[in-house]
Amino acid sequence: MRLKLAIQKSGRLHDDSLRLLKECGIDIENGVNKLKAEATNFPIELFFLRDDDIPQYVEDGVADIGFVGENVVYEKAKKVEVSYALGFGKCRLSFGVRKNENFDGPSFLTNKKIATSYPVLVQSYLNQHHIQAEIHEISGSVEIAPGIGLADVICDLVSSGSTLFMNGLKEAETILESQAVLIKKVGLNEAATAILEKLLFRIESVKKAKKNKYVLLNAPNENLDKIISLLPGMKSPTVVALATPGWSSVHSVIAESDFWELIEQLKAAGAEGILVVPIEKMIL
Ligand code: PRT
Ligand code: ZN
Repeated sequence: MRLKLAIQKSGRLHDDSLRLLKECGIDIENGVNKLKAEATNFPIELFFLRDDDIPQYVEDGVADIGFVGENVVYEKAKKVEVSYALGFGKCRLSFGVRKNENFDGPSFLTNKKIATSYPVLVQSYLNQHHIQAEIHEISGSVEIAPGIGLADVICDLVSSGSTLFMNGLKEAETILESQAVLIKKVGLNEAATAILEKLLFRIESVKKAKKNKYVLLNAPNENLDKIISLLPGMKSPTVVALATPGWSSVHSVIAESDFWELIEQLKAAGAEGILVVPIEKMIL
């Protein structure tokens, strides 16, 4: 039995999806058949699909699980379960208006022509705010619509904002924050669920490791208590005596988010020779 995983065939999520599997220690054979591939050391089979089709394949059970953007999951509104946020492919679905216009709230959209590839999500936003507007569904290059007179407003994915900027537009309002998620078939059988749990355990270890760093530093013994109090570690920091009398080496794990502030405090407390190294896997 193999767990069938659908990932994007090519595009923005393809490389990160494969990288995540690799970081989970899963080797994918480079089959000639580009529609499918099998892992050599984990009971998983990959299907390479257009991202838009992934929710349907998972609903139908052709694939058990899929890696796909939340934007696609909610737009397609198929019967699938969102099971885990993968942390890559981050973007937002936002309205874009001409640079010189003043978006003063949802009512700005009243009777406007809105170009988008996300008609379902846009319509639900309009309904929620009781706004009447005209949606023009287009499948790509949405940003050029106002420039060529096709629409007044757009609603599209934004990450850096540079595409909007280059087309004389600005971001007005975000309607969805999105990232790649793991979706699963409703009512996945027991055998598939067991493999999925193994996969999620590995993904979780990889994600935790990325959020943390391993720190090694030298500390004068008289400041050890202070330095240890700054470093939580997984249980508590490791302290090893240095060959130089009166000094110790302290090892610990710190959260990436606390990193800069903590380093300042450690230096202030007399820490020297601070090394910060990435962690590959982290199992608590
Ligand atoms: O062929 P297939 O249908 O599989 O691919 P696709 O062309 O539909 O999708 P693709 O590969 O472009 O994107 C796949 C997924 O990546 C999306 O569904 C999102 O979940 C996620 N993602 C993350 C993005 C972006 N960031 C993104 N910036 N998808 C698209 N964009 C586009 C956006 O549409 C706009 O054209 O990038 C442009 C804006 O980027 P900035 O940086 O200029 O703001
Ligand atoms: Zn697509």
